[in-house]
Amino acid sequence: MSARAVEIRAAVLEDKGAPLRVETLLLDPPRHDEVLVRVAAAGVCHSDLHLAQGHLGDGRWPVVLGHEGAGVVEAAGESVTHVRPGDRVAFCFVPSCGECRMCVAGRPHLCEPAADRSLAGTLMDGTSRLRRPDGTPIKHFLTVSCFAERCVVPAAGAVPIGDDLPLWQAALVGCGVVTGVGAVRNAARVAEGESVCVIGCGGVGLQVVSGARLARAGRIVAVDRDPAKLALARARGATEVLEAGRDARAALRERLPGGFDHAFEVIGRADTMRLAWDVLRPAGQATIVGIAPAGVELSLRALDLLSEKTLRGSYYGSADVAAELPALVALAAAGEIDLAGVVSHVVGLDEIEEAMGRLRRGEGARTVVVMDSDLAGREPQDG
Ligand code: PAD
Ligand code: ZN
Repeated sequence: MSARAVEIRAAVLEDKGAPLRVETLLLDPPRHDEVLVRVAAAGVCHSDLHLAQGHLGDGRWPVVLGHEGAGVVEAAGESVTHVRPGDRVAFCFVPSCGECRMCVAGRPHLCEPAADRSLAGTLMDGTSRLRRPDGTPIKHFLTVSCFAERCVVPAAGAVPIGDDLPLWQAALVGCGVVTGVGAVRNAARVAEGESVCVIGCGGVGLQVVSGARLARAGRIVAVDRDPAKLALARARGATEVLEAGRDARAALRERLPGGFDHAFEVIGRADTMRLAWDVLRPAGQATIVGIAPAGVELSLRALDLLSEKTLRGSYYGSADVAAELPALVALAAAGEIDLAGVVSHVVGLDEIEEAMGRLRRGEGARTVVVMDSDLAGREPQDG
């Protein structure tokens, strides 16, 4: 293991609302329970944009964003036993401690120390491995920070995934796929034949659609304001689509007058969360995946509670992510979850700010940023 800091190129967010700028930073070597990963590729998720826009609170910068990605282990600290240099890994952005209340209760994705460190922008020991050449400390994002050529992550944040799936696709598994498919399986527990409404079909929502299809849901109605997303949703198994507009509520009622067994909100807006609630049948469940900016409140008609509907959030697929990731990678490798088709743009690190702009404007589905085309198995493309 190299004992010295290495120079890396990484995309830094300096302040709320600022563009991401690629800089040369110093990355300190992994400590005993950490892993140094050469990043092959990373997906650009709306949660990166939320942080950059200040939606997740202040004091989070300067920071290297990126939490969805895959790469190859270059070095591992002396107490790391589950991976070795050369292993292909996907990142898990909740490196659960295994000992806190939530971990013991079987909810490692809600690990409390991991959440605290994520908020602080550090790794699990409360410190950062990232700094500028002048010594300015730089924060980590969700203990990953993979918009960079290399990153150091906690051991539990590097999940071995084998060789079956090209890394430019495996990059999407550790957030979009786990979150979307997991919300269907673990938070909603959609059963065969049940009706599902998916509101918001971007990078994550499309995986909710795939999850609903894998769960053998009956009717799967996809809602988005962008017809291009609706076409992608259809290709992943939506049985019907609806272009969102002012009358979405009425249109959905017309489609299924008795209401849906399940509705998923995958945007992060109070009005569409309310829509998910309103279109349910009695005793149906609205599962909220979208993250609303801090301070946003959601209101419901209290009388609706008599119909025993459930409203629940779903964070990170509501599951033991490290345990589920390899199986999801296998499903993708087997063609059961199509990842290539949800990638609308493949770019280099220098084009990352354009990718953030597309997300802001709602254009395209997932952008994959290729840091190392040999490892990723894919070259960046124009546009
Ligand atoms: P995205 O920007 O790729 O997708 C959002 C989709 O919503 C786009 O297809 C838009 O066209 C569509 N949309 C936007 N506004 C409306 C509207 N008013 N009516 C209908 N459709 C609309 O984002 P994403 O898929 O990367 O992320 C979606 C959300 O999920 C976002 O809030 C993100 O932060 C959150 C998320 N949550 C978790 C979790 O663990 N809960 C994990 C990852 C991402
Ligand atoms: Zn994400």
